[in-house]
Formats: sequence, C-alpha cells, structure tokens
Amino acid sequence: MFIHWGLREIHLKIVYYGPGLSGKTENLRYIYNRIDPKLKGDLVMLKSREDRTIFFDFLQLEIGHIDGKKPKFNLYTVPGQVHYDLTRKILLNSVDGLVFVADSQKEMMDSNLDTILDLEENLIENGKTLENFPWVLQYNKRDLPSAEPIAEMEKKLNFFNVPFFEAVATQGQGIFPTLKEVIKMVVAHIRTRLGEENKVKSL
Ligand SMILES: Nc1nc2c(ncn2[C@@H]2O[C@H](COP(=O)(O)OP(=O)(O)OP(=O)(O)O)[C@@H](O)[C@H]2O)c(=O)[nH]1
Ligand SMILES: [Mg+2]
Repeated sequence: MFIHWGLREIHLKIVYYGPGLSGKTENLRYIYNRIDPKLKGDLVMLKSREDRTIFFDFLQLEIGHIDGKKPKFNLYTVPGQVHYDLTRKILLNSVDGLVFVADSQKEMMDSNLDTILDLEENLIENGKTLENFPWVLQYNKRDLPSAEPIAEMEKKLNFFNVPFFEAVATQGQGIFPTLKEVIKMVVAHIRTRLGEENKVKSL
C-alpha cells in the first residue's frame, strides 16, 4: 500500500500468481477489454514473442472510495516459468492481495502445488504468510477435458480455506467474481489497518 496524501490517492497492489501458462495474463486481458475505459489505464504487457510473460503485465483500475481517498488498484501478473524466480520475488514487494491462478488440468496439479509453496516462501521473505493474507484461488481452464474435479483441487490446494472460483479465462468466465472478491478482501484488510493507524494517531 502507498498513500499519496496530496492527491488523496491510495495505491493497492494485487498480484496474479500461478504456474506457467495457467492463464494469469488472460485474466488481465479480459478485465482490460471489458472494463469501463474511464476506470482503467493502459494494459502494459512485457512478454516474449511466444506470448509468455517475461517480466510482468500491469493494469491500473480506479474504483470506489476508502476513507475519503480514491483507491487505485494496481494489478500485476508474475511470469510463471520456473526460472523467473527472482522477478516473482520482486513483484511481491508491498503486495496487498493475491489471486492464485491454478491450472485445472490433472497433469498440472504438481506444478500448482509447487507454485503455491514457492509463493509461500517468497511471501515469508516479505514478512507475510498465506495464512493471514487477503488472497483467493481461481481454478482456471475448467473447459478442458482433463480438468480435475473441484473437490480434488480443494483438497490438494486450498489448505487455508480461502474463497475459490471456477474460471475459463479465455471465455471470461469467473474473471470478475475473482477480481471483486480479492478487492473486497483487500479493502477490508486496509480499512482495519487504517482504523488501527487512526487509533494510534488519536492516542
Ligand atoms: N482452454 C483454455 N485455455 C486457456 C484458458 N486460460 C488461458 N488459456 C490459454 O493458455 C495459454 C496461456 O495463457 P496465459 O494467460 O498467457 O498464461 P500465463 O499464466 O500468463 O503464462 P506465463 O506468462 O508464462 O506465466 C494461452 O494460450 C491461453 O489462451 C482457459 O480457461 N481455457
Ligand atoms: Mg503471463
């Protein structure tokens, strides 16, 4: 979180994390294409010729009010390929909320789990943990024939019982419900933090 007091702006960072090719970029692309132009900035995509994210994607949304300030939600995707570990760590700096985009294909379950463990390790380095943090799970690629049943994915991945959403990012299914929930969680978390800060100021 970053507050620009002069402009009464509050910047909140939401990161889409997950294994390579799980559909993180597709989430941002869909949001960008469907959201009111007045509420969004440009979609920045730093990708290879093969359409793989090599640094990050970025999209800024301006929605609602918090404590008299205008929140700007800065959405980022990480590069999922294993060798971009350092980039993923950097992108988690000052993160306020996370969407974990899991790939529903049976053969991707190990990668999903490895990536959650990698996320947890990187968060711990940032002084945070998945247990006490605003995040949601998105089970993407539900349209594919080898999709694992939801109950199985829940057992394998959702050990903290966070809200989860089924999605088909290429068709836009589940994208906005996922985004709305993570925004709701981030705002609730920030309100608590701001409330605590105001209490300290008034002591
Ligand atoms: N069938 C199907 N394909 C999908 C879905 N979501 C994404 N894809 C496809 O999966 C491929 C990878 O999607 P991306 O959004 O680029 O994946 P990513 O997670 O950003 O990948 P990295 O940037 O390498 O980490 C693309 O060809 C998408 O069109 C889905 O729900 N169903
Ligand atoms: Mg990508």
